[in-house]
Amino acid sequence: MSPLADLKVAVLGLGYIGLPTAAVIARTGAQVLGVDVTPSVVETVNSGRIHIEEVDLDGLVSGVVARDTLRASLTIEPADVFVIAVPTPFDDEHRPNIGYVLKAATTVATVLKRGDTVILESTSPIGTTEEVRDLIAQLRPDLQVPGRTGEAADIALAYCPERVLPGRILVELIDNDRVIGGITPRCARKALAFYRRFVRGACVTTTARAAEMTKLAENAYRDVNIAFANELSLVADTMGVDAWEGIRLANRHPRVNILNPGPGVGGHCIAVDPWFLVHADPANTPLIRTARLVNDAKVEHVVARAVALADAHPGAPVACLGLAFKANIDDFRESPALKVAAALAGRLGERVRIVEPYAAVLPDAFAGTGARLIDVDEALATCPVLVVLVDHDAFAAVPLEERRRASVLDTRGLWPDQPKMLPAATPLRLAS
Ligand code: SAJ
Repeated sequence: MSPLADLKVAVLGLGYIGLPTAAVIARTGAQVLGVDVTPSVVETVNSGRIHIEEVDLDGLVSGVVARDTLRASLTIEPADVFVIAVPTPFDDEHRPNIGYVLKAATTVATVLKRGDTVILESTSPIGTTEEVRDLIAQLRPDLQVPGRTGEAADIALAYCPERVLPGRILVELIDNDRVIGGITPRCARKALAFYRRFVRGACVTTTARAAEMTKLAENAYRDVNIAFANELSLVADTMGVDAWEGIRLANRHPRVNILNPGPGVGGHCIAVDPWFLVHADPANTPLIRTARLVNDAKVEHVVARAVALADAHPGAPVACLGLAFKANIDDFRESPALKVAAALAGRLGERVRIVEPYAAVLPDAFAGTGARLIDVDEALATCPVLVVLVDHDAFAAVPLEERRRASVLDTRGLWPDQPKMLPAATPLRLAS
């Protein structure tokens, strides 16, 4: 890895991926400009603080801002490398929306010059990097774009998906392998030279389309495998088997590695990205589509079971343990735990108590329901019904003596020693 002090880098989008990426590049000494459309984000970063939670990110950002290698702005400036890390959401019909990517590319086009490299990191439908290329060609007819004519291009354009795990972003940004897809092999080599300067993992080059597909395949793989675990957990409930024990034992086979069932799949990636593949080729993706529906249906299934358990304790308080989309983080986006807890609050009103060590106040989803936030000690002392929705370490640490008498719906397999006293499973209902 060589120092980047000679390099100017602009990162567009200072969110969960863009800000850590900008900070890691700034740490190498490169001059990094983070560009965001939200004034409060720009202000926060320029004051050396952060607007998202991620392990060790606060110290890193305050350090690079103090050393003047990272600064944020609402306005783009000329640079050598442009990294686009903006959201790619989908609409109500699961159609991907690449509007933010195209807007970022339009912004980059205003300052692009010969020799620059543009890299797209946002999870994107296959073909998006080529769309970005065509847009730049249209906006900047003075520049030769790659892959459109046989002539040498003036700029390089590549797709390099982020694949970091929330909670481990700073480690994985450096250590994970990177797939670098160029519009042309020359573009891939140019982007490769950039990543080699701060990535320790292997950097593998390919085409932009293959790299786009790689990212979607990774998250769809995970979604399909979690759906398999979720489906197994339903069979196990019906047959009176402990799902987690069954899976643990099956995983002793040398070629079996089943994931963990849960209340559904959350976060902003795994519950979203498989739809990009389904949308690209609906006729050939029945498995990926069904896995999405199975994981989404698990939420309603958990709600039905929790209501049945609550009904067996008329009037008693019901504690929901956890709102985050997974353990030990404060991210509630697309969280199945939050969806279950909010649905229960809607149905059971002020009987519902929420325990979430990562929340200072209850999210808006609970407004007007009568549900309130309590701590784990109060839940154990006052709630005969406990619904475990997130496997936070703080919950795992509760010993059996303190929960033995509670009726527990454990959607995460957190407390294997808990006596079972659950109503029979209800059938899973898939959306169409
Ligand atoms: N989950 C289960 N059972 C499991 C594993 C996960 O129910 O066995 C649930 C979690 O509770 C959570 C959801 O799935 O609700 C997703 O959690 P996760 O930890 O599997 O993944 P994310 O969304 O935090 O990050 C994923 C990662 N992708 C893969 O592991 C293939 C990460 O590397 C990507 O960079 C990230 O998506 C992204 O940005 O796309």
